[in-house]
Amino acid sequence: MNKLKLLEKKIIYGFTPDKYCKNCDILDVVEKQLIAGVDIIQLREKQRSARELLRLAKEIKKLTAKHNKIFIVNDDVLIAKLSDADGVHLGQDDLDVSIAREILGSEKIIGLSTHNLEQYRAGQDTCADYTAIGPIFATKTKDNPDPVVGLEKLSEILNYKKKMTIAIGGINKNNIEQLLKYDIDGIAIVSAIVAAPDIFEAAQFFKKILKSSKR
Ligand code: TZP
Ligand code: MG
Repeated sequence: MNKLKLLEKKIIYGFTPDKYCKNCDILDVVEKQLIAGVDIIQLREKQRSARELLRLAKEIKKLTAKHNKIFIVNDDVLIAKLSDADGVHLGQDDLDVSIAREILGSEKIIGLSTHNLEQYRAGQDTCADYTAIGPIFATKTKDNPDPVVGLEKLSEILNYKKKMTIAIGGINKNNIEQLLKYDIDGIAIVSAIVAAPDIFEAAQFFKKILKSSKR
């Protein structure tokens, strides 16, 4: 059984700071989120070399293990394998989830990004452990983002849900309450946490809202 199954009902999924890191200490940004109660950290650093990514991945793995939290590597199955991460998150153009499963084995977590109804439906019948759906709202974090899904479409998409589903994209303090009315299992947030003036306070804010969410 992988670690995802042990999590509370609605989870909060955080990230490394990527382009929001202006001379910051990445491990400090990660640890603040872990202390605030973020359940999963994804290593998502689009500009770094494989060598740097592996070094960072090994450090983040130690930190997440210390806090008993989950560590996921974005895009790269090899870095996930070599750092003994808890899993990998794959996009529509990355290696197929079945190949990642062959490489990582049954105990590791595999996540799949989906951006519309068609991709989401197809994702439900793969061996991924969870699917992400988004961008739900407009985002400045991703280069060339797919069209915004929006809440109306999200509601239709969730009719096809078979797996744990994480909402992503443009989630912030102003729209979180509205989003939590839908049948999602968690929220993934980059900029509203890592670019906030106080990272710990921002992560804690979202964690508290999730805990008090009725749905
Ligand atoms: N996939 C869909 S939207 C997105 C990713 C990685 C970026 C989310 O970042 P933010 O800052 O929470 O909008
Ligand atoms: Mg990707």
